Parts: sequence; C-alpha cells; structure tokens
Amino acid sequence: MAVHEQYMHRCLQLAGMGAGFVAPNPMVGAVLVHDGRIIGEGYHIQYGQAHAEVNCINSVAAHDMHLIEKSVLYVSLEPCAHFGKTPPCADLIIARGIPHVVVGCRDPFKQVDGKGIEKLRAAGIEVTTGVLEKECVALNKRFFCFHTKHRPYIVLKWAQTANNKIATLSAGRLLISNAVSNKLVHKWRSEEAAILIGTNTAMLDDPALTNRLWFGKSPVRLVIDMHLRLPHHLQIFDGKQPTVIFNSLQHSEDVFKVLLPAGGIRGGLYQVTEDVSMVHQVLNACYQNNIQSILVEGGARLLQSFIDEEAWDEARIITNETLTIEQGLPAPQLLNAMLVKQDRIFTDTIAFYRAKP
Ligand code: AOF
Ligand code: ZN
Repeated sequence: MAVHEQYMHRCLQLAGMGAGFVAPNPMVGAVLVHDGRIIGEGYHIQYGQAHAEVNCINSVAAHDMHLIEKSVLYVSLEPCAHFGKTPPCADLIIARGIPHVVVGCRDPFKQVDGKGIEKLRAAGIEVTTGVLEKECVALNKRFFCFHTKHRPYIVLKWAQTANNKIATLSAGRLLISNAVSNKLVHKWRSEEAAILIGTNTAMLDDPALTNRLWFGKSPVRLVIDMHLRLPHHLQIFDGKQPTVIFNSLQHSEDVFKVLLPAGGIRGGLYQVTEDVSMVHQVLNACYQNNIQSILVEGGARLLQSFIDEEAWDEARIITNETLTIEQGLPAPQLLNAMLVKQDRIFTDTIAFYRAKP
C-alpha cells in the first residue's frame, strides 16, 4: 500500500471510533506525520466538541512540537472553513504552519464544500486530495446522502419466510427471525437516527422499536397513522423514546424541536396531507429536522412504496429458510437492486442489497 493510503487508513480507523457519538456530524480522523513517524493522532470524539484536526494537533508531545511545521497532516474529510460550534480547522492548520495536507474526501456540507481546500491552497499549503476517497465517503454514507441528495439515508429491513411471506394477516406477531438475527436488528436500530413503521405494523405487531439487545442509542420512532386510530396502550407510546405520528388531522407544537444537541426530539403529532406521497412528506420532515438516516421496518406496503418511489439506499432481508406459511402478505419486491453480501445465521439468511446508482 502506498504511503498516503497507509496513513489515510489510520485516519479511517480513528474516525470510526466516533461511531454513535458524533452524528449528525461526520466521523473524521486525522494523523500528523513527520519523516515517516506519526507524531499526532486525533478524531472527532463527540458531537459539538473539537474536530479531528484540533485533537490531532493537541496530541503532539511537547518535544515534537517544533516538527509540526515540517509535517504532513492526513485527514479523512476536508478541513472545515466555517465558524460552527468550533472555529475553522483550515485556519488552525494555516496558523500552525503545516506545509502539506492530504485529504480523503471533500466535505459536502454547504458551508464547507471545497472552501476548506481552497483556503489552504490560498495560504500556500500543498493539498493532495482524493486519497482512499471511496472509503472515506462510505464511512460517512449517511452524512453524504443527506447533504448531496437532501434526504436521509434509507435502510429497508424486513423478515420473510422461505415462501416469501412477510407477516400473517391475522393478529399477532409472527416470529420469523431467530435470536441472533434479532440482536443484529437491534444493532441496526442503534445505528440509525430514526425508525419508521406503518399503521398496520404498529397495530398488529405492537413493536417497541427501541434498541434493547445491543449497545448504544435507540432511534426516534416515526409512525404513520393517518386517522389517529392507534390506541394509546401500544408500546410506541411508552414514552421511552420520542414518537412522531404522521397523520392528516392534527399538528402539535415543536414536534421536532431539538432539545438536546445531538437531535433530541420531543415527539407528538406531525400533520401531513393525503394527496402528496407519504414517503416524500416523511423524508422532507426528516430532512428539515436534521434526521440523517431512517430504518424502515415495515409493513409490506410501506416498504413497497419506498421501493416504488426509488427512495432507498440499502435493503437488508432476513429470510427464515425453514419456515413456510400459507397466509401472510407477499414480501416486498426489490427493484433496481444489487446484492452486495449474504450471511447465514442458523436458520436465517441475511441478504444485503444496495440500490443501483
Ligand atoms: C472538520 N473536522 O472533525 C469534523 C468536521 O458544528 P461544528 O462546528 O461541529 O461543524 C460541523 C460541520 O463541520 C459538519 O457538518 C461537517 O461539515 C464538518 N465536520 N470538519 O474539519 C472534523 N467533524
Ligand atoms: Zn473542522
């Protein structure tokens, strides 16, 4: 592996340590290298706090400080040029006299978007771009989708039987997936900002939609209930996480009001109209309120409308290979999909699809 790639790889490793703590900001890692030796390392640790470059430069030992102005700074995302919660990293790099910066990928955030790189170059700093670019973009796929497509990153998930049925039409939960794949689903819940289900799923399955079987956070719960028919004893109303109900009848104040820095949401009623695509209205509400990703957990009709409107990025399908049922809804049909990976967990096969570009 070439030298630049090697150090960028380390940036990616460091960046990944911010997973679960920095959203809706991107994960970013940085290393400072002098003459083949890493003299500083850092990453964006916590939303609202110091950026990777700051932590990297601050990590340099006193006896190496004089080497900073003879070092190369590697950073997985373009250094910022704006005053956000912290001052611009580009200014810091210039002030510390770093002569060469190697950037993984451009920052799509409107206030940066190339301006960080320009600022460095204007100050006479050599800037190398696009090192491990694909990997750097992939690490922050949610952030990139949000800022370039102006909608959240969408993960579809469902469990189906061996004969492609998704759930019973009669009441009650149908246990299609096994204990291990259930745990995996909770991990997936911990990774997305929001989770979305339709009315029938809420009514028939009564899911809690929280992450109880894995580490980390639970997503904000989004539920479609056009005519406010869902009874209040359902688990989505247990108050353990905010729940936003998309409906055509009422709107409550400050449904999406951000109470906490990393996207705390009050929950309540969010009014939508009957004559515009529900998918579009949900995505728009999320976009307006900085919700960068959604896990869509069903049911079949809601999943299918995301597929039909080509509003999805990944689909993760759990198939119980030993179970067949007579009744039940047909599983959604993926369009424009490419299979990227398949795993086997006991009786379940998990297939990962990506939407074709
Ligand atoms: C960097 N290094 O480590 C990160 C960057 O609100 P702020 O001040 O934290 O700024 C957030 C924006 O800064 C975020 O949307 C993204 O464009 C950039 N994140 N930039 O130079 C970092 N995390
Ligand atoms: Zn910055």
